[in-house]
Amino acid sequence: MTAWSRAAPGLVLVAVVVLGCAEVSGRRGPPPSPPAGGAVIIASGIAFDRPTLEVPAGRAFPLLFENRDFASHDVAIYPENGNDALFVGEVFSGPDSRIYQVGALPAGTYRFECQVHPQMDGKLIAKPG
Ligand SMILES: [Cu+2]
Repeated sequence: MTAWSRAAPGLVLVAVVVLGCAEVSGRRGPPPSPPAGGAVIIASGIAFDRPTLEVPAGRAFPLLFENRDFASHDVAIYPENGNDALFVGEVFSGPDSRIYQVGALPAGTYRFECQVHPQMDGKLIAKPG
């Protein structure tokens, strides 16, 4: 048995560990395309990637939420000046993503927020058309 063949299993293990860590260190790159008729939002670094999220008014729509953090996040939707949630998305840790099915919102301005991190918030605008 050569020194190489004795070392190889160890090297393979190191490679698997290194690649595994790289994979769970969070996704990068451009945002995914929004689902047809819907919207997309990303959480990264305990922050949403945009201060304002536009969605269609008057009909249910899909909201693709990509969590690029290890931390758990979700997206919940509230009236602009109220705390009774109109929609609450599943909380999950990343990197992972979900497509939330959000019920119809009348045209107007709302607030979106992560339930785990209330400092993660923004303005949601439901636009007709
Ligand atoms: Cu969060």
